Amino acid sequence: MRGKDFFGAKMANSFWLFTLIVTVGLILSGCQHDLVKTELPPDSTAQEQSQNTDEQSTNNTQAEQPPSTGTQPTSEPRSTQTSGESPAEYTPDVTFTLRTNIAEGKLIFEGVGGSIDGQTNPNLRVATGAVVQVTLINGDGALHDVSFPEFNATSNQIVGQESSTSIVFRADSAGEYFYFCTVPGHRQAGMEGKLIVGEAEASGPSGANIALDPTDLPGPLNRQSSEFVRVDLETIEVEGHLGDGRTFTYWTFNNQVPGPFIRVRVGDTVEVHLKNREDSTMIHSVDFHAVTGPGGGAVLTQTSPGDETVFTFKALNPGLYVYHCATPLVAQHIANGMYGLILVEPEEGLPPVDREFYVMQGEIYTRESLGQQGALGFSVDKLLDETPEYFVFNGAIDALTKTSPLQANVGETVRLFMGVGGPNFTSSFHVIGEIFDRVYDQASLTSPPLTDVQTTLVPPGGATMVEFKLDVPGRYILVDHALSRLERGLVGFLYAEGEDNPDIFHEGGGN
Ligand SMILES: [Cu+2]
Repeated sequence: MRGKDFFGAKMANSFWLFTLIVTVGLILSGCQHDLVKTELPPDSTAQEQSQNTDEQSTNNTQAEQPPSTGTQPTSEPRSTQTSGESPAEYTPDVTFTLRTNIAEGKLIFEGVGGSIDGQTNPNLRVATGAVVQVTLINGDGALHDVSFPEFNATSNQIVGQESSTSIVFRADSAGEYFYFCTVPGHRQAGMEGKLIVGEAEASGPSGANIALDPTDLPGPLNRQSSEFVRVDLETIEVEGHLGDGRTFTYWTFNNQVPGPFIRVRVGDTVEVHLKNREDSTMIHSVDFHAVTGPGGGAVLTQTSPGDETVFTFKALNPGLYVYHCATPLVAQHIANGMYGLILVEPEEGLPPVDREFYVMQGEIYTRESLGQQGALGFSVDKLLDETPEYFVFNGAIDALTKTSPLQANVGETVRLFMGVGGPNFTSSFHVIGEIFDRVYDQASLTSPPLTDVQTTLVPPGGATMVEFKLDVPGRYILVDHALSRLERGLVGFLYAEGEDNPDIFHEGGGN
């Protein structure tokens, strides 16, 4: 089993068959305890079940599948184990960081970040079925590890100050368990704490959902002539959901990140109304990269709270263009969520596809370090240093994994309109388990597309249009292949439902 789930592309049918076989096997053997668990986190979707893993306990991590979205900091491990098997989950439900230390003559684990920050041998509380990642950092230099024996999870032993390791396991049965260091004498010397499964702490603030559903975009125009089009944008500042227990003050177009997908046809005359809501604290504006004219409209749309501005442009060039707020600090307005895409269809429109999705990548610069919970504040220093704490698709860490993952069927052709709001980082956009059949490089719709591409570059203030056909059911994973960013929240899921296609992909040998 191990290894086939590598990219989450396992097929639902074989999973259920496998589950059936395992269940029968367990009954026949009378075995109460087995490595195979089929229990899942409460929020798992049917499709997530389809890529459940046979063995969640592994004492290694990292490769292409490390996680993010935890509720506590993963700190900054200096080294990572790379041998052995890999967990089939890219995204743990919860992450903890423990640091070894000596305090009052005892050896201890000290919590790092989040609700366990600074605690000695903290209680680690998780929901039943949660995929848990624990990072151990060596704070005192001696030989240590951390073990959760009930879950068959023991880390590698690490020695030397600042060395670190991570383990991932599924906490699949409720109860209270000990974790401890297995180096002889260390548990007795104090290195022991509790893992409490099934009584997860109430999570922190939730905030408004600002994450735009990637299916929330207008369909093809199917027009033969130019028209007059009115576009209404409203700038709204809102405390929104960034991730588990974390909120952030977003600045938005129309209460969403990214802003609404605007679809016009080349030759159209577009009248843009920008209204800045009364309760805003900032002036806002809009710069469309599809506009020919000073500031892309920003010069004419610097709008005070409670005011409205209007300008009109003619869409001269077909393409997929970014728009964004362009009020100083422009980078701050963009980082806080003020970006979107406008598609200027060519005269003949776009080739038909079965499904279109709208995805944008951005950065979040919080005062608080990665993983801390609560109402997070904005850091202008980190913005200017270009050191974001989070990277996000559609505004939030879990926008495209939990809130609105992409869904399609095997046999369908999928088109992604993908843009980078940024403001600073170029995306190496990739879908794990798929190959782009066509890439409209840099969103040029008047050039022939590139074909058969694995990863494509999308600069800040730029976009791409990619298309591919889904041949095999399973879960595909949208990433920036600068994969450290996945650890900071940048991941999306595309679920493909349908019949297995063993000619193209199957478990086991080739005959
Ligand atoms: Cu703004």
